[in-house]
Amino acid sequence: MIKQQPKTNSQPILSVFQNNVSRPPPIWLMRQAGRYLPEYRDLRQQAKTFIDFCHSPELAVKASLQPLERFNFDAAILFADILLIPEAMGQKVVFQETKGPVLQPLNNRSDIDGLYDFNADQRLSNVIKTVQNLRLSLDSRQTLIGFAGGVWTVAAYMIQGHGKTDFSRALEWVEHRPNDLKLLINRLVEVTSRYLIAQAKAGADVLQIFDSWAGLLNNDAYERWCIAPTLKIIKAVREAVPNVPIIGFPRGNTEMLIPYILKTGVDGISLDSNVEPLWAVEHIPEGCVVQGNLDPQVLVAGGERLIKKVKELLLAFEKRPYIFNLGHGIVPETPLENVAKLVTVVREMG
Ligand code: 1CP
Repeated sequence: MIKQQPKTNSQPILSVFQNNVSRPPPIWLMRQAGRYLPEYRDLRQQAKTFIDFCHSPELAVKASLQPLERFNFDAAILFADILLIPEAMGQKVVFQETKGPVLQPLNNRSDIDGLYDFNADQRLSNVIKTVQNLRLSLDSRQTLIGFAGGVWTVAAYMIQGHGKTDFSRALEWVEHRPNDLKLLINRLVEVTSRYLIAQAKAGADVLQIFDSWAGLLNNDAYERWCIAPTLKIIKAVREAVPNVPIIGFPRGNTEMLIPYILKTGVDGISLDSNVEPLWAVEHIPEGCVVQGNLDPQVLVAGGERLIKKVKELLLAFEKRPYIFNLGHGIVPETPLENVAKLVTVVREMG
């Protein structure tokens, strides 16, 4: 492992996690690397498959840096995908240009038993190399964000076999096959914890857990399959790397947001676009950093509406440690000039 650079609050994002109200707030955007950037689409040609691309430290480092070169964001996010874990555990995963990810769905207990554990760490070592190289490529003010999927979200793709909106098979496991789901979730907790710890030790300054499909769960299931496993991961990570801030992004189900924050003990919460900023200011415990939550479609639209929404967010979170971000990933059709405008406006108005 390489020696980490001193993590003082010369990083605006780390300063926010030391409870400082920073104006302007630091800014980065979920899914800021990727297909809306022409330079990414060019670079992508250099690997045959998306998985090969993610497993090439050289290409992945370049892809992570591209949005910073263009927009001067305050953070780089590791270029990888939440579905690299199932792939590393031996599940067949293919990313199709039009359909998104397609996995060989898990059917039964022996499919779960057949997944790898420690071999997966080996398979993911390329990603850890990317983290090391990225930290060395960033300057001391730029934060490196490592990440993994929430285990419920990853399990949902593994059971369903694909993404988008239909997770009926995964929800059937919630209802009727809780023992199989538990087995799978427990395995994912182990692998995900080790993966996040390795990222932090390799130089990730902050970690984010993307539980994009948490909102599919009813409140009881949310406690069991989102909050409880996230708590286990956070405990394991804190034990190994005590000072790395962890941001949770459990998308959907605003009702469960406060229990999620209180029970998992995340350092920061990334708000999806359905959360009302003024509600958030009132209800989110002091000491929990807020990140978010501009609607990605508002960024696509641009113009006056964008400026108005940015103002509202800056005003709402004026007195809180806050990181400007979207409420979900940037979409491929986002005009580049709107992203540039957003950064300028946040820095000028903030
Ligand atoms: O063609 C391509 O280049 C592939 C498109 C792509 C990219 C650029 C995929 C396929 N994944 C990624 C990178 C990625 N994925 C990153 C790093 C880049 C960055 O953030 O700047 C991250 C953090 C993710 C995380 C991710 N992958 C999530 C969680 C965040 C979210 O958006 O909810 C999820 C759900 C995925 C699954 C996934 N991977 C790719 C796609 C198209 C999807 C979504 C599929 C679906 O609709 O269900």
